[in-house]
Amino acid sequence: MSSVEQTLSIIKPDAVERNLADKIQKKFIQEKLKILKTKKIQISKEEASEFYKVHQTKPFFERLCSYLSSGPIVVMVLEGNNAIAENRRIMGATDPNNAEEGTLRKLYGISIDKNSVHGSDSVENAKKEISFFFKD
Ligand code: IDP
Ligand code: MG
Repeated sequence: MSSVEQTLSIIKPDAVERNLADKIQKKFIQEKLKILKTKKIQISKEEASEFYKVHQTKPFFERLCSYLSSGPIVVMVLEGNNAIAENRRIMGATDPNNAEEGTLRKLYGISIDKNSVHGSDSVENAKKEISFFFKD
């Protein structure tokens, strides 16, 4: 079964800083995900804490929020068949050391913290995350 979905993607500060945004966006297009919306922004640590609040009890929460707010990011709404799972397949495992060949995190990730991209993990979270960044 396939269904057309939307998901939120973020190109994280480590990848924006290394000018990888174009390459990453080309990869999504090549993989048949349409970029419906995109913007480059920098968020505050408070906004990052709100965005990542599901992780607020984790030992790495503080570092995660400092990092996401440390520089410009590119946020996108991606659309396509099974876009949520497709985006996660294209990104690869959270830890670049465990990511499969050819995935964005294998290609570009530096560490589990600086793993270059974010992708929503469920239909419910995709809706929340899209409206967090695109309020219309
Ligand atoms: P995901 O980004 O693959 O969905 P999550 O478990 O949702 O992974 O974690 C969110 C982000 O928090 C990850 O992308 C990663 O940067 C960071 N993170 C996750 N687990 C750890 C960890 O064990 N140590 C340090 N950072 C982590
Ligand atoms: Mg996640």
